[in-house]
Amino acid sequence: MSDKFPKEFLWGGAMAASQADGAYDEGGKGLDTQDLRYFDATWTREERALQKNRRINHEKFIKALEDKDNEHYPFRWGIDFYHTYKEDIELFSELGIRILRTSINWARIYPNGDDEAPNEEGIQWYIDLFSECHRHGIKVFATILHYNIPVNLVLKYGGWKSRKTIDFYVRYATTLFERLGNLVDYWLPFNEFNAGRFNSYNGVCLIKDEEEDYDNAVFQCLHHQFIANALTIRKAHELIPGSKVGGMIARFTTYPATCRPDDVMQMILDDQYSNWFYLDVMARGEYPAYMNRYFKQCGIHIKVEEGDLEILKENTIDFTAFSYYFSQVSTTSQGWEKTSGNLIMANKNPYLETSEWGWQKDPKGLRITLNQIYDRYLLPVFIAENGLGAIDALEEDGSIHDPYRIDYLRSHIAEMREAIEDGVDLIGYTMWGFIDLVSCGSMEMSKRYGVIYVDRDDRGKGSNRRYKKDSFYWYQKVIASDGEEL
Ligand code: BGP
Repeated sequence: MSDKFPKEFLWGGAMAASQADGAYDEGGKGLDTQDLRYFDATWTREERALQKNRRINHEKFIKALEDKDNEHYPFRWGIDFYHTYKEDIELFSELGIRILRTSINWARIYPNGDDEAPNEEGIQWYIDLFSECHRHGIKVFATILHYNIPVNLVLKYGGWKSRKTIDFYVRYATTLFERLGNLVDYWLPFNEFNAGRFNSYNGVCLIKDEEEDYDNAVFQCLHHQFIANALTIRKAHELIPGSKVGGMIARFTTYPATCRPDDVMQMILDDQYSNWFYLDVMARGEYPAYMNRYFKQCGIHIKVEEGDLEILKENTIDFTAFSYYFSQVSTTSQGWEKTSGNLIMANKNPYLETSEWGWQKDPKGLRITLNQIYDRYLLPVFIAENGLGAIDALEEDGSIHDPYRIDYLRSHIAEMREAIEDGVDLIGYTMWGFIDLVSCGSMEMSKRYGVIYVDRDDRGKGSNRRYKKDSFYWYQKVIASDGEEL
């Protein structure tokens, strides 16, 4: 195979604060919205998949505020990265990654979100973490918001429903630019922008049963996030000339179920409403025309203030990013068989196999996606997340044999190489959960993505020791050979 990955290609790993850091009440950190998500390790696989167990409601939210039974709140402990980051970065360095994507926890910097001054201890922790990365020659890709905001902002202002949250967010981001600007190489204001539509608690911090007009509230919150995003880009460019700020979606790649024109049109609509809308606003700087019809049909009325449209137009992203785990099909036929996917239930594609969690594995879909996204915006592209969640077994000798993960990654990376050959300006790949962490969707430890195993179970019990899986040595070789040895 010929070497098609550029030498400077950013091979990396991705994680997020709430799923990894733990130490939820240490270092001056305030309570954040992910700290309140309840999980029960005795739930069966089927029960873990149920929306009523996964999603938070008013009653669970209120109870969790006072509940100290941490075993049931996995995002409070994660993999204790807050305390283990130094040894972990040693391992990351041995793996050879060139960039670490992780998120900054807003509640560690501004514990209540609306505090007058930032929490110095929190800032120092990130200075230490990012400096440690750079000491090992690892660049930093920082997500400013990955699903968790200070709880106080929800209680006091209704979270993203309020325009005040825009100001608090921009102040938080400004603090990061001022204090950490020299330590961060790529910025991402929001993880998976479209998540607000599909998991509104994670994406826009709404509690569904508290909303009278839920759909309208979702789009109003999203509008506020678009404005916060644009103002943040403006600040970054002002304070750190040359800084690179991206926009990310969870990519739901979709194909028409048949070549019936109805199915093809449905595919176009699904793609616009679920995917392109979000990147179109961030990259083109305006609400796309197709959304007018959608808003009309759904009775959505967004309050747009004077100056908002100019803010969007003047401050667009420098690169696009996306997570990619599966693909699906679009159809107008009723009763099409369904399967799970990241954030959504998907229509099943008979040509694809699924993971143990029902997500449809589609490496070719990654090449398709890369071509689509690059063609649409002509901006550099970053694959911010991709990987396979699976059950792994730790053997007595400390080895973990995960050929399924190697197969998954190999086939996806091979398609990335094809896409580069197609002409796509792909700049980096941060494999999701390259060190095992708590699953965002199902809140369990046992759904593992890592090439590094973490000895912890669904109750948070275990030695917390790290072990190298077979995939560790494989990914290490991939990186060392610049993607030549797959
Ligand atoms: C994305 C999130 C991540 C991550 C990933 C895998 O949507 O950005 O935080 O968790 O999905 O999903 P899960 O953890 O549910 O398997």
